[in-house]
Amino acid sequence: MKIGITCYPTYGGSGAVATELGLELARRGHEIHFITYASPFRLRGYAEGVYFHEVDTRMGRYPLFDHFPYTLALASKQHEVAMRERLDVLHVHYAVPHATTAYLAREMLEGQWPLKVITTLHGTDITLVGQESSFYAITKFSIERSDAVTAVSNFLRDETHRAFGCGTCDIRAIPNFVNLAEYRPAVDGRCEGLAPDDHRILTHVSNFREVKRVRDVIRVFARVRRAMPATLLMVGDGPDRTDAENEARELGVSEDVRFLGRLDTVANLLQSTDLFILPSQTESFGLAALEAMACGAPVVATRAGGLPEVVDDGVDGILEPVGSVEAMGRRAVELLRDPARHAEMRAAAIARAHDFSADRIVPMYEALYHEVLG
Ligand code: GMT
Repeated sequence: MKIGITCYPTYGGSGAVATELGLELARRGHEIHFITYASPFRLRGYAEGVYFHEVDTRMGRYPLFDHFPYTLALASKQHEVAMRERLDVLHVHYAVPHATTAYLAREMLEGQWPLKVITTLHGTDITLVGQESSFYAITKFSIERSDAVTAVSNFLRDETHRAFGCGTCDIRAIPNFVNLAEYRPAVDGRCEGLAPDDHRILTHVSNFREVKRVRDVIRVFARVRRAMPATLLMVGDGPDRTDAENEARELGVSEDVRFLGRLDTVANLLQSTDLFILPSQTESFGLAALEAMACGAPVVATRAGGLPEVVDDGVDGILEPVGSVEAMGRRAVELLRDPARHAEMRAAAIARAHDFSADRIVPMYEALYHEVLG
């Protein structure tokens, strides 16, 4: 099949999933065309059967435009690529605005080329951004006009029905997946130099937006740090980074918190991690948690959104209500003080991640493409 994929190329879960999906589909012999304004951050170097089409944003400097109409440029590029490359399917990730531009591109092709549009909902496109009054009606319309819609968890599917109605859409939950060839337990110990040898390593990876509650990450870590030598790796960047840095200073743990900034690949850090912290306000799935589990790091997270579909409390991780830093910290300390229990949870986390392997999940998308194409 020839499949177009549009996603945000920036550091974030939806772009990561879309890119990993494209790469997996290409490995299975499909031809993949990424259409976006920059090369997706997980698309590293050449891959057989994968092409990147950059949306032209040069007119962005035209003096009349205070705000460049990117959505029009994207729809035009999707139309152009679909027509020229004879795409069977245009699979867009994150509804706002991609479901809308894909709808436009398909309408422009009417009578010329039978393009099918599939929209995958990822999280804040439904729980936050899509519900803003300026986006609500057009998001609902575009979802309803897609040829098929998927959500990355049962939680997100149900939330879409609750918030948007979408009576006519049959939203299929297809969970996120992990590339087990890259995200796997360490074979030769942990990375050198990350932390002193006697320190436990805790890690958080995100785009440091409000929804991630990065100050809670620091608060949980501070409780662990009081109980044992430990280092916290903060990977990523975003609007709340300064808040997290201040919190670390105020709690007197900044010496042991390392802000590493955005990294394109984190598998080696996760392989060195004893505990992954994800205390989000909401999380439709929690891809970062899954990737940590695949590398052998149990997760301390909130019982929010789709996280309970990934993490089994007390088995392969710890779940507590949003904001319960005391409970998360206490249970993290108990776990890290009990090597046998930690080893058990680590093994369970690795096993659980295999339920979300690319080999299990990617065929679900292929089946959907076949269904849509009749
Ligand atoms: O929140 C992020 O890190 C990015 C965001 C996105 O849409 O780019 O992530 C969402 O999609 C991920 C991939 O499907 C999910 O694993 C995340 O749980 C989800 N984030 C939220 O729901 C807050």
